[in-house]
Amino acid sequence: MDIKELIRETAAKVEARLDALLPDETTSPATLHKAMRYSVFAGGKRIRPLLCMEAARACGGSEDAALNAACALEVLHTYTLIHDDLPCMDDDDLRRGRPTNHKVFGEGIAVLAGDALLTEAFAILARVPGNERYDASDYVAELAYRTGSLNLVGGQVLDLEGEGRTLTLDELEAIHDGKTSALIMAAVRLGGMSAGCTAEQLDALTAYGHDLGRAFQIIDDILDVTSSPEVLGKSVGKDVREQKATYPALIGMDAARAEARSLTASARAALDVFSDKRRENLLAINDYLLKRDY
Ligand code: GRG
Repeated sequence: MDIKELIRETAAKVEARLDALLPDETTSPATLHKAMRYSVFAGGKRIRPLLCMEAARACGGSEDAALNAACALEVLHTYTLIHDDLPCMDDDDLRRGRPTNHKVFGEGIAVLAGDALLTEAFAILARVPGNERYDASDYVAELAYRTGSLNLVGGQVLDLEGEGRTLTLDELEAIHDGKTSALIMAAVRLGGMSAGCTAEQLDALTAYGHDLGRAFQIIDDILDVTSSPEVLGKSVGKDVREQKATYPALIGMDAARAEARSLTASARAALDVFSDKRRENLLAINDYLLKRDY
């Protein structure tokens, strides 16, 4: 299947399931559920669900069996975007082509919509069926580890504390590993785990997710310089204006592109343990994300 078609088809499945999983916007308290749905259904790329479902397929499971785990990842990801956009964090006005959550609902509701999405993500994941190797407590522990103080939230703290000073490459990589790679690693690992993957397959997915996640963030940094709000659906040029540490700022645009290519190659190599048929979609996603323009 063509990669763009796969992305479109998967996003449609994920959105239909998210619609069924989340309380509708008339459920009390209606403002909160409206705010949660406003950001979830604002048209994200749904890359983490896609990675989760294709990792399950690579391990011999079905994409559909991984659909709820995939939705849990997207729900959690949406919380991070809402909170990241808050005035006390990145202070952004535009996200997914719409005014940010706090611009529409106010800061209090935006904080709580993020909190409720974070909580709901674990509720969804806890109901995913177990198998001979993993049960729901393993899934919950996995997501908690990748998104807690040692990884995603920790990465955001390193980012906040790094503001206003020149970071080393090691420091920048620690921020990226926490803020971006950790959730992408959780996506592929949870896909594999929900399909009852072997330890060897899980190691391969972990390495793939780590390198793809770093490459994804480098491309994100590059697009912040080269793209437009109309294309990305979020503000651009802020990293430069605020002198934020990014790959292009630290090592230059050409070296940043070369690093993204090199990480894409190592992510590809990590999938060698899978047969050609099983890994084809994960390889196609990896290549597509390197060349993406939004
Ligand atoms: C508790 C305040 C608080 C923070 C929690 C918010 C947070 C920790 C961390 C921020 C994580 C973050 C926003 C990282 C950036 C990762 C990234 C590149 C996001 C954009 O992902 P895409 O391009 O977005 O997949 P779409 O909109 O397509 O889903």
